[in-house]
Amino acid sequence: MFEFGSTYSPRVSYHYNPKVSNYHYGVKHPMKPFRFMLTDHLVSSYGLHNIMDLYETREATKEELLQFHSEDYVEFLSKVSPDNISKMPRGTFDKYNIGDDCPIFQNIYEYCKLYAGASLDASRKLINDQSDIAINWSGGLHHAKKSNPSGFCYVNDIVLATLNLLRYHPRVLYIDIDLHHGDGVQEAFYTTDRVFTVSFHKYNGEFFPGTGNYDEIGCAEGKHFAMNVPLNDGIDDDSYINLFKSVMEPIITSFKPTAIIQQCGADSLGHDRLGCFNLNIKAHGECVKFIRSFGIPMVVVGGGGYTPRNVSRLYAYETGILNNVLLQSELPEDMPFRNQFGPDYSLYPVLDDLYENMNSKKYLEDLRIRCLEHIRYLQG
Ligand code: V1P
Ligand code: CA
Ligand code: ZN
Repeated sequence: MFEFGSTYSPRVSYHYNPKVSNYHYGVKHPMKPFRFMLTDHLVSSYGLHNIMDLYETREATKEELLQFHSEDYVEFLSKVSPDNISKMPRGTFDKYNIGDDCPIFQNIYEYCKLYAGASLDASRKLINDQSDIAINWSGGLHHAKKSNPSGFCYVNDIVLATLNLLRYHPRVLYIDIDLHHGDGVQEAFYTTDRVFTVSFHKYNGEFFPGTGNYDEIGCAEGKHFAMNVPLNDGIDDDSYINLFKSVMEPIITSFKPTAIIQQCGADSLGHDRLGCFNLNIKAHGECVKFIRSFGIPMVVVGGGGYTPRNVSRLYAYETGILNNVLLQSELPEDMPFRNQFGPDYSLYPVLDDLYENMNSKKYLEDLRIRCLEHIRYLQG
């Protein structure tokens, strides 16, 4: 394992197209792609652009989307617009789960192709051994299914990138620290032992998407290759980090992934508009730092995150971590949109204590033991 601050200096690539921040889900919708513009300003103002390979990403092709999504769904996405959706056959809304969570907005297909193209480019950099770590903050849309969108996610860039990695990598580990269960990715790889999926999330049977209890473990060849870590409101930094590390270390040493995809949804931070955890930026980043320390080739994607100023702070901080750089707390003086980050103008605002921690010591210890027992099946 490599210690942070050691001589391990991975080749990091940053995959971003500024166009992706210009799409609008709608004024009342919590998903705000402009958070990537804020992220990019922070990343460049801190000078991180100078130490990574930068790629302006291209759109995924229709053929690439079809590696996971169904022909009729991709055809629908390519044709639909706010102007023609009402003229489409009766039943189209229900068939494709169109509604408040997944509205049809202007240029939706281009948006999908851009964020998926970035994750595919990131996976290609790993496959070609041109990057050790490839970052796409605009990806991580883990709920999208083969034939329908779900929970703000239209195409599943993670599944597409994983399928690409599987062409060359025997075993891929998927780690999901978004507040929500990574159901779309889990479902796509539920029957294979070549992808181990693990998601940490809020779970009570009702909270979106409703799945992700600990008894969902995979089936057929994939039995024991899915793990779920269901959590209650208000989990704090230390509890989360301790649980994360004690579960992830044996998964990595037993499963021995040759590549990792980490989904870093920022809605697990405290003070998130849709969130209910108490995590601070440094705690979320500690999970990324821990996974990085194994030195395994890694694609890093974003995900949820509904308080844009905190999403961008987190992703700038984590871009620093992935480059082995600790960013100073005070935001650069001359950065654009600095007024968004007041009154503290700090990269590390205090985000804890909004919710009571409903995860008792006993609950967390029982959960940890359950996870470790699950991992023992991997050891044969
Ligand atoms: O709870 C639901 C559905 C709507 N109900 C009938 C059940 N939807 C959630 C969806 C959350 C999606 C999270 C995506 C991600 O994991 C990855 C990008 O972060 C939802 C919520 C909520 N508080 O959970 N939708 C909305 N809020 C919503 C609010 C305003 C306008 C549109 C959607
Ligand atoms: Ca999750
Ligand atoms: Zn989420």
